Amino acid sequence: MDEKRNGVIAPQWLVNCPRWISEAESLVPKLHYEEIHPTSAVSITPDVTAFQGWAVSDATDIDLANLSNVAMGKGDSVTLDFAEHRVGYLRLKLECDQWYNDSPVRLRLVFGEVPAEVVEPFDPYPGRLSRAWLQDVQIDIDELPAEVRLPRRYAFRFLRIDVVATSLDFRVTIADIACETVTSAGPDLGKIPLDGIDQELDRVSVHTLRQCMQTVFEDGPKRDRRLWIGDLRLQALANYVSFKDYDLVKRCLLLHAGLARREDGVVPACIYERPVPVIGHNFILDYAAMFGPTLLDYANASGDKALARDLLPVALHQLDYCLDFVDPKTGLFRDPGDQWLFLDWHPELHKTAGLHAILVYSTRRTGELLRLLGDEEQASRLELTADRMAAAARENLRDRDTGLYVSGPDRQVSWATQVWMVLAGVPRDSKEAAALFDTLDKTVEAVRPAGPYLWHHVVDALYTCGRDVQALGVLRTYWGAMVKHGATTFWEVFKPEEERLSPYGSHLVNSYCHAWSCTPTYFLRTIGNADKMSESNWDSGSPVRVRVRGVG
Ligand code: RAM
Repeated sequence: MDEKRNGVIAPQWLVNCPRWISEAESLVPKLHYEEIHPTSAVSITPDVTAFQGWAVSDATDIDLANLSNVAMGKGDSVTLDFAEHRVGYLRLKLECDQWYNDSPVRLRLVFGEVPAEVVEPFDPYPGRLSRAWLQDVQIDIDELPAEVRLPRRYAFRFLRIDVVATSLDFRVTIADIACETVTSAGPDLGKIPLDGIDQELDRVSVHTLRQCMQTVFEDGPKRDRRLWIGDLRLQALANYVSFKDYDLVKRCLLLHAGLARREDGVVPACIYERPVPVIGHNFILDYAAMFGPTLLDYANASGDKALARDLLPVALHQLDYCLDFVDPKTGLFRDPGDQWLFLDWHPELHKTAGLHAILVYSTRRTGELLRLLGDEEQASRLELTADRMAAAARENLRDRDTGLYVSGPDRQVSWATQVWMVLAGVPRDSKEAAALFDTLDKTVEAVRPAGPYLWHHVVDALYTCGRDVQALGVLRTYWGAMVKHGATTFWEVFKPEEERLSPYGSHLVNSYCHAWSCTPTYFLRTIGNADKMSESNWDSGSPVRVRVRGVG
């Protein structure tokens, strides 16, 4: 059977299981629109103390209330601030200060999630990813007055409008300007009382998630605007304590399952939704291993065991596929060299030991899924496999002097490896797990996390071994620093000491509203504030999170 959507037929070979795709397509969410106006006209000026060197202040020469009276001719420019991050479509009402315009007017619009994007030139563009991700557009309007609605969906807070060309005989005015914002997120159902920086962290997390919730959980509404498993897993956790949109998670799981690679059943790391859902060309081993844990989280949070049962074979298959890379003799993961291993963006990170730990984690959690579905026998078998792999790690990857886990022939020590060992329950107990962090702190050469995806797991691991104060400290300092830099959504890439860091060759193409960065709310509304949790935050009587998984 061919899959049809918007009149386009997806070739059958792209779809592994049409039933799951059809079910996913029946769950396309309703989008909610709202018209938002800018709140001020601003100046963006160099300032070494500000994030990426750009400070934002109110423009002294333009009063927003008076914008429709500001006549702009060739070379004039205005920068508008929409108060916080917005995702949507821009609508402009333009007028002329004369009875007619004797030439077309040409405008250039530049949208920025952060100030740098609207002031630093996009060209020549040094980035690896398409230049087209950068959000600028030139429009020509023949006749004024005119109403223009730009077809592209933008993600931005700041908008610079340059008048590139008019004749000398007229000037253009902006009679009205608005963003028609779009999201599939409904009301936030999980609020708990928080103060100070925690309240800010929670608000910014939820806003980040809201912006990424479209017809799938997008990784970033500016870039890549698609569904990645690693991002989905974290967004889903934040969603269970806020919007509680179980159907959107279900849709995303079904898309991944339905589009698994036909040759070997591996779920793609990412999926393209339009014109019809198709498999992306990226496969990440650690993301495939997260399919089972994501399904388990979903089943625990929603109580929907039917989907868990339906997709269980996919989860088991991912695990099977991944465990094939474990050497039966040593019980350790062996990097085949031809797979994308992610864990973090750090260019020097050695990933083998971390990957081993991720497979232990995934094995344990897939075992939990089996137990939830009543298959005790298989669950125990997986538990045994995980225990053996954990023992192999303690035996072969643990440095006897320091107690830290090492990766590769150079015995690299990294945060990534320790964190995943803790999450996988490799240390014998929470004390041993917590001690890893004390030693890490003293190990200057340890490779540190490069971005929020790994920082999330640092926080998770700290809570897992009972280091609540330290965990909250990371939330407040790392994510808190983004808030102090003016973030209204959390970023894809953030290294405090290297503000222009980018894995793509240009900080301008980084996403500044990014899925995997939205989890402070998940910690703050669960384990970080267990005393403030109300019954309503737990659905189907089953907590989204338990404190210690497999440690001990
Ligand atoms: C990037 C995106 C996405 C992430 C992958 C691995 O393209 O940032 O969020 O999951 O990399």
